[in-house]
Amino acid sequence: MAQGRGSAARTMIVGITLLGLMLHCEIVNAANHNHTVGDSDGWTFYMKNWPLGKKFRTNDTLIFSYNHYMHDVAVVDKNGYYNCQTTPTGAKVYTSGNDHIKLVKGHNYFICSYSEHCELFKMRMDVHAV
Ligand SMILES: *[C@@H]1O[C@H](CO)[C@@H](O)[C@H](O)[C@H]1NC(C)=O
Ligand SMILES: *[C@@H]1O[C@H](CO)[C@@H](O)[C@H](O)[C@H]1NC(C)=O
Ligand SMILES: [Cu+2]
Repeated sequence: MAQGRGSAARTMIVGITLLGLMLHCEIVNAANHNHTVGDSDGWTFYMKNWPLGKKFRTNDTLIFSYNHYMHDVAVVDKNGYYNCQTTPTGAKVYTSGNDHIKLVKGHNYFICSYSEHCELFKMRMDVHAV
């Protein structure tokens, strides 16, 4: 009898622990993340494939770290991304060398607007946030 109560209590403790772990995971999952673009290389040439296989959420922040004498970050539309143009006119261009940009839901298109960087050196990204 005492044995039975003991194992029931143990089962309950294990259950509560599991529930706690699950809740913890939910909270960790829901939190917004910072992503350093290009990892240790930063925002540079050939960034086109960097987002592949990564998971981005709405309101996550991209950290663009780069040499601001050589590059910039232009937030463009789909046309700007595919044609390497700063469109629409008046598109926001970041130039600090350490820019934090929050993702909106859906496609977020970025290019470097320096001559030929987008076209020749694939310095562009389409980051899809869910
Ligand atoms: C993201 O970076 C900011 C600073 O830019 C920091 O305050 C925040 O805690 C970071 N968030 C996460 C989830 O690391
Ligand atoms: C993103 O942030 C905005 C403003 O803080 C908030 O209203 C919105 O619910 C957030 N969206 C998601 C999916 O977290
Ligand atoms: Cu560039």
